[in-house]
Amino acid sequence: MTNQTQSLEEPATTVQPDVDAVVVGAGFTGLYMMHRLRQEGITARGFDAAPDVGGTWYWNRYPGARCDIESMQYSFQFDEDLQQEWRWTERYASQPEILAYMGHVADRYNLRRDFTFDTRIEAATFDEASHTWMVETDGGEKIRTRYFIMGVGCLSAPIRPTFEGEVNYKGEVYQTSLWPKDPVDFTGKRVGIIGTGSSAIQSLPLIAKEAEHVYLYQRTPNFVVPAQNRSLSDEEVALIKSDYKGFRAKAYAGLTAFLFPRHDQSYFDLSPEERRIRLDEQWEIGGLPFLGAFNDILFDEEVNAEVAKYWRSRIDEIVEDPKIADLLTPDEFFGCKRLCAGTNYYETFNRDNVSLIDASNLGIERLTETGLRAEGVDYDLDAIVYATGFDAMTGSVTRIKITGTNGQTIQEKWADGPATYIGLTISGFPNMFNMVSAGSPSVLATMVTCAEQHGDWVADCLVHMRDNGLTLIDARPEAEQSWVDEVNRASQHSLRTRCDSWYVGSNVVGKARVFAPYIGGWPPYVQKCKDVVANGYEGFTLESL
Ligand code: N01
Repeated sequence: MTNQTQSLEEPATTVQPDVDAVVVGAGFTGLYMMHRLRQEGITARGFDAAPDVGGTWYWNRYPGARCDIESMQYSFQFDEDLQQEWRWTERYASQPEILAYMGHVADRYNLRRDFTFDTRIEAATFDEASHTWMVETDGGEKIRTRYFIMGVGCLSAPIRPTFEGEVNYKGEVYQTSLWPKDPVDFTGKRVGIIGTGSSAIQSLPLIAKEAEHVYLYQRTPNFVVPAQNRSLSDEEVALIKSDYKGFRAKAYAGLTAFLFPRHDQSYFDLSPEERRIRLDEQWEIGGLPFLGAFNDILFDEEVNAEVAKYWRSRIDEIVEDPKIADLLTPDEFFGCKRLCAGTNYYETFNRDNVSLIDASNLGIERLTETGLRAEGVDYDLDAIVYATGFDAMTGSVTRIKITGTNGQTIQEKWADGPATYIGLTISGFPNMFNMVSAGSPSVLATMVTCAEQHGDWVADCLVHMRDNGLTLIDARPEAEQSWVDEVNRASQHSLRTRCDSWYVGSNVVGKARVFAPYIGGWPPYVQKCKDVVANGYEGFTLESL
C-alpha cells in the first residue's frame, strides 16, 4: 500500500483519461471504494447527487428510520481503530446515528476531498478506441476516466405512483425516501400514509403520536415482527470490542455475513412444545433474527404456514379489533418479502386517531383539492406521505444513460433482468464495476461488509491491471451466462421467489421478474470471487492498448 497518488501507467494513446476512476455514490460503497483507491495511488473523482455523504441514509430521514441489521455489525471492519473508537448507542441504529457515523468516516479518512456533491451522473459512454469512459454530470461537466465504478445502492431510486388529480391537491406532500432535512411537524394535522413496507411501518407509530388523525392506506399487508430495539450497554459493547476481529470473522463465515441466533434445525426436529418455546425465544430476540428459529422457514411451505400461524397468534394478542387483525394479515409466505422489524406498529392500530384503510380493491382513485379518494370514500388530508418504495436493485443503475460496446445501453442489456458476472461486472460494459447490487448477496448480506469485499476486489483488480499494463477488462458472455444461471439456480429453492416484492422487481410496472440478489450464501460467493482472481481473472477478457 502507498499513500502517494500516481496515475495508472498509460500506454501511448492520443486519448488520455482525466482520472483513473470515477466513483458514483457517497454511501458506504462509494466511501470505502474511494478510500481503497487512494491507498493504491489510483486517482479518482467521486460524485453524489446529495449535498453530503450518506447515500440512501442521507435521504431516508423520515420519522423512525432505522436499520434492521445490528449496528455493531452494520459498520466498517477494515480498520480496527475505527471500530474500536465508534460507540453505537442502540442495538439497531437510527438514521441520524448512521449518518453521523458516515460523516465521521468521511472526516477520519478525509474522503469528502475527492467527492463532488450536489451533482448527479447522467450518462456514461464507453469509448472502444481508447478503453475509456466519458462520464457526464447534470452540471454539464464531462470527465474521461479509465474505470467507471457504480456504488449507487440497491434501495436508492425512489418510486412514487402518480394519481389522477395530483395537481389539484393543496396540502403538504412528503416521500419517506426523500424526506426534508428540516423537521416536519404533524401536530394537529390529518395525515394519509400510502404504503405498508418498512418505511411506513417505522414512520406510522411516530407520526400517529403527533397527528390529529392518521389514515394508513394499505394495498397489501406485510409481516412485521417486533424489532426489540434497545440501548446497548457498556458491557455488551465492551464484550464485542474485546475481540471485534473474532466477532467479525464469525459473521463473515455465516451465510448472510452477519451474526444472529440461528438454529440449524428443522421445525420437524422439535416437539410441538419445543417449537413454541423456540418461536417465543426468537420473538423476544425480534427483527430479522426471528427467521433463525428453524432452518426451513423459507424453504418448506408447511413450516412456513405454521410460523405464520404463530405470528398471527401474537398479533391477536396485540390488536384489539379482530377485523383489523384480519386486514393486517398477509396472504403470502412468511418472510417472502423482506421481513419488517417494527416498533409499536400493531399497537398503533389500537389508537383512536389511527384508521387502517383497505385499499386493495379500487385503491387510491385520485387526489382531490382537499385530500384523496380511496375505495369510493373521500378523505380530507392536510398531508400525504408516500411510503411507496424503490425501483430496487437495478433502478439506480438504469436511471443513468450508460452505453457500453456496440452502442448497447444498460436498459437494453437488462431488459429481461439484470445479467452480471459475479455481481460486479457486466459483459459488454468493459472497465465498469457495479457494486453491491444485482447478482451479489448485497441486500441479503450486510451491505457494509459487501461494500468492503467489493471495494477490495475492485481495488486489487485495478492494481493488477496497472501492474500488467492492461487497459481493458470485460466479462466474457459465457462466463456471465453461467453466473446468471447460478444466481437463478440458487433462488429456485427459496420461497422468497414466490411472492411479489422488490426482490423480484414486481413493484415496478413493466420490469422483468427476476430474483435479483444472489441467495446462494456469502461464503460461496466470496470464494467464487477469490477463485476468479486465483485463476487469472477467469471469465474475463483482458487487453491492453
Ligand atoms: O418500500 P416497499 P419501503 N397504491 O416497496 C405500496 C428497506 N428499508 O420503502 O405491496 C397503494 O417495501 C406498496 O403496496 P404493494 C427494506 O429493505 C429498510 O417501505 O405493492 N400502495 C407497499 O406497501 C425494505 O424492504 C428499512 O401492494 C402503493 C409500499 O407502497 C425496502 O427498503 C426501512 C402504491 C412500498 O413498500 C423498501 O421499503 C425502510 C399505490 N399506487 C426501508 N404503490 C429498515 O432497515 C406502492 N404502494 C428497517
